[in-house]
Amino acid sequence: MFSKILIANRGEIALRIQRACREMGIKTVAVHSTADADAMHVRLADEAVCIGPPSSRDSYLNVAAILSAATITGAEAIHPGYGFLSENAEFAETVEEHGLAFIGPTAQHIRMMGDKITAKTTMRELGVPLVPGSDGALPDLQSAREVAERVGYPVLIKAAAGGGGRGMKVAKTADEIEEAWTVARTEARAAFGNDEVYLEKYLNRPRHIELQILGDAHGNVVHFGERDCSLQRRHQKLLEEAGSPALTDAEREEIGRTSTEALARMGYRNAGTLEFLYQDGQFCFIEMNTRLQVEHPVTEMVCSVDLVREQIRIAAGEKLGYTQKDIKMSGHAIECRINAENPETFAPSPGTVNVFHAPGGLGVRMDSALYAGYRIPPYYDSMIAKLIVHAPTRQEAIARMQRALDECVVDGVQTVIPLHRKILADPSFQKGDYTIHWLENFVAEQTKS
Ligand code: MV4
Repeated sequence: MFSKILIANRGEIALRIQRACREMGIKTVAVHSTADADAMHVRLADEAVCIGPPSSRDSYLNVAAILSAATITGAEAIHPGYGFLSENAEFAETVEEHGLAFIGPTAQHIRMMGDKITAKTTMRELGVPLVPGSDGALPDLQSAREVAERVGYPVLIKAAAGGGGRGMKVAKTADEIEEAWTVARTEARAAFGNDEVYLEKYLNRPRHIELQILGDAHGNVVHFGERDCSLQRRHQKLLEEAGSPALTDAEREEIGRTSTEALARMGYRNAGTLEFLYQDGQFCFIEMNTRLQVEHPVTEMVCSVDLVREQIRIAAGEKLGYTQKDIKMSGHAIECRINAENPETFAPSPGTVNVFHAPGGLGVRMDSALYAGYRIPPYYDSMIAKLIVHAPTRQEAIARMQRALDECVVDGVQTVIPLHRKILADPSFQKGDYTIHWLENFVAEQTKS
């Protein structure tokens, strides 16, 4: 096992990784920008190294500075967290070339899943169900027309290098296909330097359901059930649940079996998430994330697993030590992302947090790097805390989240807590009756009245 790990991230996720390390008897190295000198992840680490000025490009994305920090502190492994360098195949490769362990999948698997066309082709060959669409990249407009006629309009043209909602164009009818083709290609070239695009039938009212996977270096792959992440606004998730209110145990078992078999055949190791659109009882794979995700705690709560600890054990070459039948989902978990934003306009609200009180009690978890007097810098993501609750049933989890939000005090900046309260009180949310479009409509309704 490693004796020292460098954590190439900031905020709540840097703390989350430190906590796993501390429990495993592993020393931690924090890296930070000059803007984060007073940050909690710096205070709580065993050692800290300043790696550059505030801009992420010059600090948290500065590969040379991060590798130097690892070398001078004698760290043996690097955990990238989420965002920043977590899905950068070249970084993973460079880390390994320097004789350090990258706590994540192989560079080859990161690269394979980073290209959405290769990801889909690979999954199709391994028997994972996909959205009907093109077999690989579209060579020309004519083939786009042909595939669109075959699968039926409306269709989506997506960039191979896109993902997370970037670089998508809808064509509602044949009249719109040429425009969608041209715009998608032009935007993909400008944004990613890669104009490869593919086509899918547009699903009009899906849920976003994702499956948490872990694989070890010995060919064992298991899943920890699904998360329902349909409540998003402009591709930013706001509230996540485990399990999905829409799935039956039989559906979960089937997609779980198909997915773990596929990843075992790929030789996938460490943590990964398969993203599906789920509509009319059908799962359609769309993308795979090769990192620990923001919303991993809801899975941890229902499965009683420490996913970060597992990532570290796997990177150190240890075996999982359990099989699928040992993994049981118990109860229901909900996560509310607390962003420092105006709850109506979503404009960022950086500034000083004068008063901070974290909620507590049975089944309540607050993952945050906040403290009273902390000045939220304007340079990074606006998420300042994740409030997670766990309870025997979904209904009890909702009541527990409402209670926990009432206890939560973040004074000095605006937060999205008032929006969370409205969502939790809404009858259709309470019924679990929502799709990926629900939140946008809900927010629009709120601002009207
Ligand atoms: C889709 C889709 C409908 N049909 N693909 C957006 C993010 C990216 N991961 C995939 N996305 C979508 N792909 C087909 N064939 C609708 C979306 C989509 C979406 C997906 C998940 C969560 C929120 C979303 C919001 C708008 C569109």
